[in-house]
Amino acid sequence: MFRFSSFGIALAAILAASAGPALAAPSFDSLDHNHDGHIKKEQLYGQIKDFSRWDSNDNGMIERDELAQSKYHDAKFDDWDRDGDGEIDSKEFYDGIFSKYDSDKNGRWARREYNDARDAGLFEAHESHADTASSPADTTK
Ligand SMILES: [Ca+2]
Ligand SMILES: [Ca+2]
Ligand SMILES: [Ca+2]
Repeated sequence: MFRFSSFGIALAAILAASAGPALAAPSFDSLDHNHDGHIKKEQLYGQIKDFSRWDSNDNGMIERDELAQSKYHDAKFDDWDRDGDGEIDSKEFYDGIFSKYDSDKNGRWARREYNDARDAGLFEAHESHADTASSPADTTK
């Protein structure tokens, strides 16, 4: 009986920890692997879990209407579709997000630009299973 209740408390603690605000955005410093004070695109890839969420027809591409229905609906499709093939692949998608918050367009995020992205909820879909996170190249489909 006593054992059961302490187990229950432990379980409740685990549930609270996994459901609570522990689902935190990765910190600036954790993304800036080489600690040069900037986040490059490559350091961001794999941290945003947004792509498949907006790929409604699950074809591995974001089409014009899918972008329009996403939270990036204010983005210019043609700007994001760099190679102009009418579809946004995952690389173009993350590039688009990156440049959206790269306010001074120097190809790197300073801490201030990272803060803007974080405050805009960019990492909301981020799952904090740090070590099991899959790389963007792993979006097998
Ligand atoms: Ca699609
Ligand atoms: Ca494209
Ligand atoms: Ca910048």
